[in-house]
Amino acid sequence: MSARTIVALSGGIGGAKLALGLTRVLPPGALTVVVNTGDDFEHLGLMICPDLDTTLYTLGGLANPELGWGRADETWTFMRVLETLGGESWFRLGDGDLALHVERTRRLAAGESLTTIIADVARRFGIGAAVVPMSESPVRTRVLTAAGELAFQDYFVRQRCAPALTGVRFAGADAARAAPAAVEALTADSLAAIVICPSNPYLSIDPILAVPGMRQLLEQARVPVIAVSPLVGSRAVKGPTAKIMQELGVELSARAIAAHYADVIDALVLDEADAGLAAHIPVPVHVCKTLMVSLGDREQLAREVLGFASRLSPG
Ligand code: FO1
Repeated sequence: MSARTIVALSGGIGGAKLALGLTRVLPPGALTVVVNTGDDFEHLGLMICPDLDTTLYTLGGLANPELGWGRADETWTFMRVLETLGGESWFRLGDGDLALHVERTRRLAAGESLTTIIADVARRFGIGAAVVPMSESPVRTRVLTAAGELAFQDYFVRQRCAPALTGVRFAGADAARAAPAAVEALTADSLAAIVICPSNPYLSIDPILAVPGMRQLLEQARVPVIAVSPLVGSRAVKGPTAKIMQELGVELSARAIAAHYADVIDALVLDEADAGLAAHIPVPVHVCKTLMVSLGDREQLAREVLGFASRLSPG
């Protein structure tokens, strides 16, 4: 599918790894990554867009491999000084990372769209894919817990996902509009497949699907919509996916991932460790190694997904 285009829906690091693989095996310009902005928040007067930035740093070869967010070779003078001043230090902003938040905040205040700013940063980072926020409108993920409702970063970073989650809501989603660049990519004549990256379905992909029109675009797509399960051997690779599934009373298996995406996917990619579940999944399944440790793993998974897509819609 060399002359064709691919859209990937992604959250933070898990999805960005596959997006990197896809950019490396597809021709330049063939990939659009539509990124969750439900994690975005204003902090210290700055607009922080964690999943967009993780995608930019990962595709730009600048990502911090240990943390899974922020930049490699980061320094932390700002944080240290902020702490001595008694400032808020639970959300860590590296010195280099800070420049992106300051510049984005300035440009947004000057009236530029988030789409334009992110496209410009992607170009400056030498990224050959389009990185697109799901929406220009503020959509904010709110986590419902027994102790009340929490803003996403309060739950995720400050409280390290400790409170038991009873539900999730996406404040502002009803009034939001999908970013025009995302709609354009999802309706392009050249579109060959839509890939739901192995991101957290509840916290990273659901906010994208909650933007009015987005779910319908996937349901009505005339190309295969393929999800890559974020579970390996019924465990989450990173982050709270497994914990959340247990708290929501959902079976901890790729079968539940297939059920969660039932109305939008045509097919599912499963890890080898979950091969035994294939017969219990009601859509076509492709089994391969989905754990992405090396760059080679990312490229190989991308090839597997694209090959599967070609077989699902030959020609
Ligand atoms: N995640 C953390 O666990 N701790 C942090 O201090 C933290 C800071 C941070 C700063 C900038 C940024 O772009 C992301 C950051 N993240 C941090 C990740 C962020 O919370 C993401 O929303 C989650 O990893 C979910 O994708």
